[in-house]
Amino acid sequence: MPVDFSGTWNLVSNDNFEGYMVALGIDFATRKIAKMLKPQKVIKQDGDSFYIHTTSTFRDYLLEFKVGEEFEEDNKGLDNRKCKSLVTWENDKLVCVQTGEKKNRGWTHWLEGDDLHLELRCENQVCKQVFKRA
Ligand code: ECB
Repeated sequence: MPVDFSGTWNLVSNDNFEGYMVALGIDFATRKIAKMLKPQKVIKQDGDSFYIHTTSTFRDYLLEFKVGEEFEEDNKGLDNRKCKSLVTWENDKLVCVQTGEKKNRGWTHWLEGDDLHLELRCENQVCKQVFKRA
């Protein structure tokens, strides 16, 4: 059975989100609000086609992509930088490389037990998020 990330997921932990946001150049006032949020992710997966909607009381972010197909990402409402993004499978992990102004930018999703894990990377900072099914 291939891995299926589909579902509604609630953030339960968010390690070093501050460092990740600093690396992205997010201003102090925005960081103060953002780190209080408990975002929810709605993921719809159809084979290699993904819809990932991250929502919060402050800002929402929608990403749609196909694994193996590079696309332009605008990061609207996040740091607003454009990048070229490519998501690939590394075994059962979903790995995104975001090529642009920021070095070493990307993220990795995987399932561990009943939890959804997300590692967000930018420059020398790693943020680790864990989500549980809503
Ligand atoms: C959208 C909820 C978070 C809103 C935070 C608002 C301001 C902070 C600005 C920039 C911080 C950078 C990223 C926010 C962290 C999570 C949002 C989505 C991260 C992401 O790219 O998730 C991927 C993988 O699930 C799908 O887009």
